[in-house]
Amino acid sequence: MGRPLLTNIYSREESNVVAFGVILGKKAEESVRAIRDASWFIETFDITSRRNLLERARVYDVGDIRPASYADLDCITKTASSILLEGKLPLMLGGGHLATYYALKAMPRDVTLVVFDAHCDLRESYIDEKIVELDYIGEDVEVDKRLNDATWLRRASEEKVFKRAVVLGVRSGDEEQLDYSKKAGIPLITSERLLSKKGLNAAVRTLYKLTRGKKVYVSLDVDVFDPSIAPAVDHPEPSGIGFREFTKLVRSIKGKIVGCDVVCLRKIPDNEVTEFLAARAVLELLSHAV
Ligand SMILES: [Mn+2]
Repeated sequence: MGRPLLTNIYSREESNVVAFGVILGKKAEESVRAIRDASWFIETFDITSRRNLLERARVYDVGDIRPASYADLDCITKTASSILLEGKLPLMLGGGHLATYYALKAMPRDVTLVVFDAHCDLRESYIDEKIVELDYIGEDVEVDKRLNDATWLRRASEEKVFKRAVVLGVRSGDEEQLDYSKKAGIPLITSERLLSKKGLNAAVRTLYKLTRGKKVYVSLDVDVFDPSIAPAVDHPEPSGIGFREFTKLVRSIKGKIVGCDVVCLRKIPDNEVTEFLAARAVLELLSHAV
């Protein structure tokens, strides 16, 4: 695996957070490695709030899991379940967003899902060559039109894998997905709204109401950030949120975070901006989750 996330100074027994990578997608291996590498070079002390972001988190990285086929994606669920059974927080580094669908299946059914994503991922059925790359496992396996990176949230909603959900930072979708989100009661909060002070404060209140006293799973698709600060993604969408909006939103989650992930980074050559941002986002999530 190369370097573990955040240096593995604790053993699995001593840890309260267990990280794992999911090798799903054509560039997943180097992308997940890039986040781990970057995590060695960032300051864990937050000078603004004057505290160590890893004050309470004791992270142990178990390395990568490699699904051999789509039928084998249950190994993600099994890995997350075993971490939960130990009473620890699973932290997944993706891979495509399809991995989140399988990690969620390990969570309690009454979980509240908080998704950061430029996309709704609520399509009934969809496939394009980028999705094929994102969910790539091997030459001989075809990607499922109904269960992939662009449809996972719809399937998870239909199958009641979570109790309620909210998607933050959306700026790409169509009428069909909007209709579904209304029908399913999944608020889609656009990045446009989050970029205004009023809209951001409203989203903070929404998150407070949705998550207070609840179990929460947080999924971060790094394409939620503006492509100027997170260029290493598959589907860069203009006018994304900044890191400030992200931290403010994460800090307004009031429930107990039971699992989280950082997905959809796709390493690009000669540019490390996105993986440093992703690693910093991991710290932010951990400082709030444990
Ligand atoms: Mn996305």
